[in-house]
Amino acid sequence: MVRTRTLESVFAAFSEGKNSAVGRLLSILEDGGKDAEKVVEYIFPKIKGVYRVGFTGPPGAGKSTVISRLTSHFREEDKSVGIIVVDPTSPFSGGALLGDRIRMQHFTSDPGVFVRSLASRGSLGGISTCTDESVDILDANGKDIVFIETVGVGQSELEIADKTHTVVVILVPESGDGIQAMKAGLMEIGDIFVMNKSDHQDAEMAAREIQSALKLKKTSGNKWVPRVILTCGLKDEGVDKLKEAIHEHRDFLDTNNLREKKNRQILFSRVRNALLDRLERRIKKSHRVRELLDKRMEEVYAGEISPYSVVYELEKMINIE
Ligand SMILES: Nc1nc2c(ncn2[C@@H]2O[C@H](COP(=O)(O)OP(=O)(O)O)[C@@H](O)[C@H]2O)c(=O)[nH]1
Ligand SMILES: [Mg+2]
Repeated sequence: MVRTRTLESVFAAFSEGKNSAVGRLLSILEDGGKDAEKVVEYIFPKIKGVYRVGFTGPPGAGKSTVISRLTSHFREEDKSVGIIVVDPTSPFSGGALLGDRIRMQHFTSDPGVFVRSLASRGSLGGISTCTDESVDILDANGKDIVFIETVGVGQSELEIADKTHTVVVILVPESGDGIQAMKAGLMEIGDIFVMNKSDHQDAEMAAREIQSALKLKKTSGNKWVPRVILTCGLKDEGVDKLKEAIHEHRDFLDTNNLREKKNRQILFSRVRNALLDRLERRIKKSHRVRELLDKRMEEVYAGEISPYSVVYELEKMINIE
């Protein structure tokens, strides 16, 4: 628990735009509790609606490398950049995080860049909630653009579409990533597809495969046509094209009045996720729910009642309406 006066002094330093205060607020947020709630209340009125770009794709595809290169390109335009790296894996696999830190390290002396890795579930809610609040802090701090990196495994990467204005899917030519992407639903959420590691021989063919797969998707009206870009993160090749594509997508949203719609979607999904999260935690904590489950599940196992009848009974117990 941070003493009130200390919290006030962090707020004061934050309003002066100090990066150190950004770090402090993020830590308080991650620690959770009453102070985290105060931080959220303090920050929310200060947000300006920063442009958010989400990056997803399999581990090792080169997301951190490409983001780091891209950040340098935005810095050349004198744009300030906030980076949030979400790693939903267990704290035991700290290796990836360490790698990210090293890759991003050369920005530590640049006040126009702020990088933060979120290792575990935030105590305000799931990964999602803590990510949103962390982006808010970078937004209120006045960053011109925020990049969010998530690991593209499982269901969670699809959430990135609910949190960002532009989704960049990063794939690599090896190991049939294209097929994986289609299976995992990444084809649906990507605005820009990056085939990284273009130094590998199959890169161009893999990029063409993605392009053909995208053509099969139905398009209607003035819909955005997803871009496919070849990059080599190691040699900083093609990353300027990625930057252009991000600008183009932002312009597309603006000229079609879609940015406001996205902003509303982002806020709506935040409310929904936070609510579902709180409900889930309350249900898990409730003794009455546990007792009822203990009793009724035996009847379900014995085939005496259906799973749904238990759900109906629980629903009545929670009694929202
Ligand atoms: N050959 C090659 N290796 C790359 C390229 N981009 C990144 N890498 C390497 O791929 C590995 C994983 O990169 P990283 O950025 O950590 O991937 P992430 O897990 O998606 O964030 C690192 O060893 C990088 O040096 C590239 O364009 N070509
Ligand atoms: Mg990474």
